[in-house]
Amino acid sequence: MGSASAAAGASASWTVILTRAAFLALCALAVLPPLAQAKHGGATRHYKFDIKMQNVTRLCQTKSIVTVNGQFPGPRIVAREGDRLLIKVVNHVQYNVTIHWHGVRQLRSGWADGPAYVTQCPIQTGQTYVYNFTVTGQRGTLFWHAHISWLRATVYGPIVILPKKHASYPFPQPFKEVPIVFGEWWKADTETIINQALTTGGAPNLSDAYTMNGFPGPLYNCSAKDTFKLKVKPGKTYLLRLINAALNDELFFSVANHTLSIVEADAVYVKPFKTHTVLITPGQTTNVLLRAKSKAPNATFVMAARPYATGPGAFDNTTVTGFLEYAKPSSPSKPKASKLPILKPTLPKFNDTAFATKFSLKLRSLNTAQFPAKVPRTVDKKFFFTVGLGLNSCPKNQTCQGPNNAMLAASINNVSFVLPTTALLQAHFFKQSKGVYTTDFPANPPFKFNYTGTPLSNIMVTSGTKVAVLPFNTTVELVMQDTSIIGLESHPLHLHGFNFFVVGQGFGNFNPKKDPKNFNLVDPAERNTVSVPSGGWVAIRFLADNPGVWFMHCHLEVHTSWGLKMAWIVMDGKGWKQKLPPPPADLPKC
Ligand SMILES: *[C@@H]1O[C@H](CO)[C@@H](O)[C@H](O)[C@H]1NC(C)=O
Ligand SMILES: *[C@@H]1O[C@H](CO)[C@@H](O)[C@H](O)[C@H]1NC(C)=O
Ligand SMILES: *[C@@H]1O[C@H](CO)[C@@H](O)[C@H](O)[C@H]1NC(C)=O
Ligand SMILES: *[C@@H]1O[C@H](CO)[C@@H](O)[C@H](O)[C@H]1NC(C)=O
Ligand SMILES: *[C@@H]1O[C@H](CO)[C@@H](O)[C@H](O)[C@H]1NC(C)=O
Ligand SMILES: *[C@@H]1O[C@H](CO)[C@@H](O)[C@H](O)[C@H]1NC(C)=O
Ligand SMILES: *[C@@H]1O[C@H](CO)[C@@H](O)[C@H](O)[C@H]1NC(C)=O
Ligand SMILES: *[C@@H]1O[C@H](CO)[C@@H](O)[C@H](O)[C@H]1NC(C)=O
Ligand SMILES: *[C@@H]1O[C@H](CO)[C@@H](O)[C@H](O)[C@H]1NC(C)=O
Ligand SMILES: *[C@@H]1O[C@H](CO)[C@@H](O)[C@H](O)[C@H]1NC(C)=O
Ligand SMILES: *[C@@H]1O[C@H](CO)[C@@H](O)[C@H](O)[C@H]1NC(C)=O
Ligand SMILES: *[C@@H]1O[C@H](CO)[C@@H](O)[C@H](O)[C@H]1NC(C)=O
Ligand SMILES: [Cu+2]
Repeated sequence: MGSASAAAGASASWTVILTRAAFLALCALAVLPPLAQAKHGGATRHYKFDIKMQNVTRLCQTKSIVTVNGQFPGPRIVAREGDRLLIKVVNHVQYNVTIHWHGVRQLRSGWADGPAYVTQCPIQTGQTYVYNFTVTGQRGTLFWHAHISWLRATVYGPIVILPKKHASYPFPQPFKEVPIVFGEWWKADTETIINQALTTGGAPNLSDAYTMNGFPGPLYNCSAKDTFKLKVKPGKTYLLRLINAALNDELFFSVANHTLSIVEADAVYVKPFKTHTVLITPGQTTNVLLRAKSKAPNATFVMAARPYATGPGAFDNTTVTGFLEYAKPSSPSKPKASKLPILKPTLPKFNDTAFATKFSLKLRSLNTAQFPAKVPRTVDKKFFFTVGLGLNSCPKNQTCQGPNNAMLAASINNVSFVLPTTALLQAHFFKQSKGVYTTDFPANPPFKFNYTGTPLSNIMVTSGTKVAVLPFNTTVELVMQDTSIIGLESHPLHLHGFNFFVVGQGFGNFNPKKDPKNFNLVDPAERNTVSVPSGGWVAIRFLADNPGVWFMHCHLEVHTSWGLKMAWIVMDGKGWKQKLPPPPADLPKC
């Protein structure tokens, strides 16, 4: 029998597990881990991540999954802005492992960023690595996940960054804070699935379910007992920390009969706005306030998520649900939730791009004196990247399952990125790039075409380990353009090491003469993951003030596997505070 977490105990009945899971969800935030005094102002918080296998049952099938400390989803990291985190990762499994602290800026601590073969070699079986970084200038919700192959399917958990001591939220203090992590579940082994796909050249098998805090919910066979329940008190306000840790699917999320007030995205405060539905892509996090009705209604409310899907391929078209239940102050144990009517939310259609567009345009930085939007006003370097799918030819003497007996691939500016066998950051730091990478990542597509029109006849990608080099403190404008090659699709692009400002977006081909006139340089959303609209483009700006090697990739894991990724090298500046320090002694070797 699987369990919500190791703490819930494998032999307990489901009722007990669920009650305790909900209890943990509500209480754990109050508990910060043991502290140590530190010179850098904040506290130092220690965590230990033992990577180990755990048998977990979902959808009536038990499988052995890679976990942190036997927990699924993994443990919560809680820190305050300004704190240092020391997370000791010990690998007890047969797989190579790395952990990425998704969205943490890693100022001058690139060695702790985590993507395998980009900033570090993997932590091999039996090895240990201490991730050492400080959370600077960020507050809100982020998450951590494995960053090698598809291990993040089960190796993920929330990062909660509380404001500094005595600092308050720029919105009403919630009564409780509850992370809600969306995941994606396969009955089969996910490493086998991606390896099979990369061998045959076809698309990987679809997932069997989505999960909410690890639970698929009653719309799946055999899962009624595996349902996440959120118990609320009338009149109280709850901060839901939404995290999309699914591998390949953007998700719509809604709670029946409740409006949600969005207050934060990717650990940056936004101008609050109300909505019935949230759109959240893999790699994004969104904090929303849910105000419970003032009187306990005689109903149970469904919380549901299902995909926003635009691409040419099939997708997992299922729905994860959980329950929002009201506690009655008079008789807390009484109301039989199962006897109450169950109200369901209405979610947008799977391809409701109009909703997606409206939603993303509503996200604006809070941009107050205390939390200003520091949008680069001038641009030193402009880049124009096409992002999309393509093909690789099938190896001789093999049949392949992609279109035209080829292998599915993906690229940026037609370069399908190949991970090296040693980490880019080490090669860069020790000036040993020869044979590892070249610095000629194209700033523009190799040739112009109607990116969103009739696809080209030759849709083969080129392959390479190419990076783009930026002098320290360069202001960058990057336009990312979806292509129609194989099919238009929304791609959630994630940049490591920086937040960027989403200054513009549109449909069709980006027009460099007309479109920049409409850029928002005042209060654009500041984030680490943004969707390139299906059949459109998005423009972002960032200041390259963090020396190191920074991965940028589609957060649809299947596209990353196919090569929709690249890396930036940000050179050291002149001052010592503008240089990347040498690697820690325990940095894993290849
Ligand atoms: C998982 O279950 C298998 C088969 O019952 C068992 O051999 C194995 O020891 C279990 N693994 C763990 C980590 O409990
Ligand atoms: C963590 O990094 C800081 C800054 O580089 C360093 O001063 C400190 O000694 C490191 N701590 C450990 C335990 O490695
Ligand atoms: C993926 O699906 C195909 C077709 O149904 C099946 O033959 C194959 O075994 C599946 N792969 C895995 C790893 O389950
Ligand atoms: C659920 O189980 C029923 C009966 O066993 C089966 O017919 C149906 O296909 C299953 N549905 C899914 C989504 O697996
Ligand atoms: C839920 O919303 C529906 C549709 O708006 C409405 O008819 C119903 O009265 C609401 N129920 C409760 C308990 O809020
Ligand atoms: C819920 O039902 C109880 C008893 O049936 C009733 O007293 C109460 O007024 C109802 N509450 C609402 C909000 O309808
Ligand atoms: C997805 O499932 C819904 C029902 O849940 C159905 O209405 C819709 O047509 C399906 N979409 C696709 C693309 O299969
Ligand atoms: C959404 O999908 C339906 C088919 O399920 C199709 O009829 C419709 O045109 C699509 N809408 C958009 C905006 O692509
Ligand atoms: C490919 O097939 C040809 C003809 O069947 C054979 O001569 C050749 O050795 C094969 N090559 C490889 C790499 O298997
Ligand atoms: C690009 O293709 C689209 C769709 O076919 C078409 O509407 C548009 O006019 C084309 N643009 C140019 C510049 O040719
Ligand atoms: C970096 O660039 C920004 C914006 O162009 C500028 O304000 C700042 O002074 C620069 N900082 C350094 C250390 O060069
Ligand atoms: C683990 O990583 C090392 C270093 O890159 C590599 O040599 C080895 O083949 C990898 N092992 C597995 C099981 O992938
Ligand atoms: Cu993508």
